[in-house]
Amino acid sequence: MPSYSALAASDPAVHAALMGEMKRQAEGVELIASENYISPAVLETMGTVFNNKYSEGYPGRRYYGGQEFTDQVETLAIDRAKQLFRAGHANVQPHAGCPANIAMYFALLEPGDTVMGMDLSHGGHLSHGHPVTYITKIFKFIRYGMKDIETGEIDYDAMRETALKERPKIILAGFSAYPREVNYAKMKAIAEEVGAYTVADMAHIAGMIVGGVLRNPFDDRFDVITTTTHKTLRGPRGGMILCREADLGKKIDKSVFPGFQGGPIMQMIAAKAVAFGEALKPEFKQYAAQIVKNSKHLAGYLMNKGAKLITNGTDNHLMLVDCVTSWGIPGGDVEVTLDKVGITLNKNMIPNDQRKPMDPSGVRLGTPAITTRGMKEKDMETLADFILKAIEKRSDEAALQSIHHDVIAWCKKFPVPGIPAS
Ligand code: DSN
Repeated sequence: MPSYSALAASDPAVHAALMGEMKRQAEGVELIASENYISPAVLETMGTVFNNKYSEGYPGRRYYGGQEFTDQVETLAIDRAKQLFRAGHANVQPHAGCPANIAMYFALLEPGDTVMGMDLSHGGHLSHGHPVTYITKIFKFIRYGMKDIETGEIDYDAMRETALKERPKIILAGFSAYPREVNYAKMKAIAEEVGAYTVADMAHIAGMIVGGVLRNPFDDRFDVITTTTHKTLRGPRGGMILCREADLGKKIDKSVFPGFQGGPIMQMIAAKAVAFGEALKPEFKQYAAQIVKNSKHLAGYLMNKGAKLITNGTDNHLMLVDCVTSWGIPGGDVEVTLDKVGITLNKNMIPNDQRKPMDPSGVRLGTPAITTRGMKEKDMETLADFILKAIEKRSDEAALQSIHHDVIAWCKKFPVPGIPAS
């Protein structure tokens, strides 16, 4: 584990902020569904001299010399990623999830082509064609959504009808706020009918796919998977693109570099290799299974106590609570109240939300980070009780302070990897 003594000596202001963040992470409960805690080994690798190297190109085909060791780590990352996802090809260079998606679009499409993705208000992602993103100036995006918000079932009939009319070139599965499993086989059948590629943006659920808890879209013959590496996969911040067939990999590689990016961030690629090595171990399967057990237990417990969950439950690591229906307050008020007691989550739009993105009706909760800390089903009940008590006492600052003290004391039972116990 780094001592940070060089940083303390060189830059006390940044060091102080880092110490503050370490304390915040150790003493608080992290429920943001896209966050996690990396292992000391991954953390260590991110801060290494691989940072100093330029490595444009791919292993064995670089533009600069001195690539003996960068080739070794990138090859390890590629081989392990392929093994994890049963993929024919892996590109581990995308700097993050959005760049991975942009490179994927340019690899598979011509300007003006159509992509069919999940409605953003039903849980889709900004990079799947939100009007505020520049990618919508180049490609056309059309939508599918849930048929029934009470069950979360996607409307595959409507999807087929729209696809037959609009002839998308990509049918895109994936989401950042959808708590149910997707029927990839049905999507693949529709894509085959209209001659579209099938792409799954698995950023949120990659860890559960490699852990065998959720379905791998490649098993339903999806063509491409894009993902981040820092969410449930528990690696460094970054992105990745996988192809079922090695042949498609050539287009993807060309699009990532030189099409879209320059030098790869080699210390992150080395850290991806380390994280993928960890994900290949049997313990990771148990971790992935426990994320979902915790999520289902927390969802069930909250619902028993009167909370209204979108789709009335969850199949994965996240849940979306309709705060207005549950407690008569918007999601932002719940976020602020829980911040005061050291519980971090994010306000979130719910399907057909009448409110605005900065003041939505819901909150999103997820269990990947707290599961890394070793929390189990029983702990979900303690956590839910903290949440519900804080919401009930939200106007009573003294009561909130007292809950905050209890949360800090409780958190000490669950050390954060990479942060020494205080
Ligand atoms: N920001 C991530 C999330 O929270 O889902 C996705 O980009």
